[in-house]
Amino acid sequence: MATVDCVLKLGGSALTHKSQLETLRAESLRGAAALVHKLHGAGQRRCIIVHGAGSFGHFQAKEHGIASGTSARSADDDNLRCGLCLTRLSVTKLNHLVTEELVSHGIPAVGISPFGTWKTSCKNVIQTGIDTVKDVLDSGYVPVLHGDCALDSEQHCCILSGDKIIEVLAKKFSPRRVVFLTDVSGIYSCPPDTPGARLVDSIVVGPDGNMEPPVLSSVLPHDTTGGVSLKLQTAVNIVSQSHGTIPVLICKLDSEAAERACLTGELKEGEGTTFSFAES
Ligand code: ATP
Ligand code: IP8
Repeated sequence: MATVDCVLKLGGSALTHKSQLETLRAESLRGAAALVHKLHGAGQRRCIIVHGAGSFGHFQAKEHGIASGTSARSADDDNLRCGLCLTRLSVTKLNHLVTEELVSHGIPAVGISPFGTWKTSCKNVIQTGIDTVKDVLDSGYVPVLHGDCALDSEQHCCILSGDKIIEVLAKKFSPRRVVFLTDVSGIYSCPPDTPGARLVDSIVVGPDGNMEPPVLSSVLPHDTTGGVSLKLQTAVNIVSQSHGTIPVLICKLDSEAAERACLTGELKEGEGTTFSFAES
């Protein structure tokens, strides 16, 4: 199988104002599309893009309890189905906006919704839409997936985060690198708005999955997928499962570092966070 150059997560925190319902950061989205255009121009044509929900989806999912599905209510609940539909309308709206911006920058981008093909059991992925992603890539298009609702065999539905999707994509495609672009410069020693928070340049993942140095994190009340702690877990899992052969980098969307991370897989000191595997 031809190599995938980059799996790129466009964070919902960077693409939207995450605390204001369905509010796009139009300038950041343009920046993201310009970045993908540069990657394409530099020969990185086999990229998979996944974006998060930000303020499109998390509010509706929280209000209707989509993440816990029927585990917290009756299996025959029409409100749950209605909430799932509203959540999907919101995330697919953002997917349309992201894909539209990419296409207007000349990228052959195609939006792909995970709902219906990706399935879970107790929130664990048991079926993926990988074949579709591969076909789309092999035909010369740039797949644009997104965090979505999923049908769940045990609890009717759940929320499938873009971060979780990326973990599966990394395992199946073994890309040259995985890059997460967010609204802050990388991973901090504690929440970035906390006094004394320091950007962590490098996180070493031990054989048992522990991180050195450890970090403290916080999450917004309406975030239904755990915020940055899920991203950390995803990064740890990718690095552990690939024994460090897939570098994971986290940096700010609106930055020069983002381009360097995607093109070279490297970041200078103070530009972001790089995950590596501890050799035993
Ligand atoms: P989405 O899930 O909507 O796609 P995202 O992937 O862009 O969002 P979040 O899950 O919202 O990103 O995580 C980024 C946010 O996490 C930042 O806005 C930051 O304020 C917050 N955060 C909390 N603790 C930390 C930490 N220790 N290091 C970095 N960011 C942190
Ligand atoms: O923002 C969440 O995806 P994420 C998807 O990538 C929904 O965690 C539907 C809220």
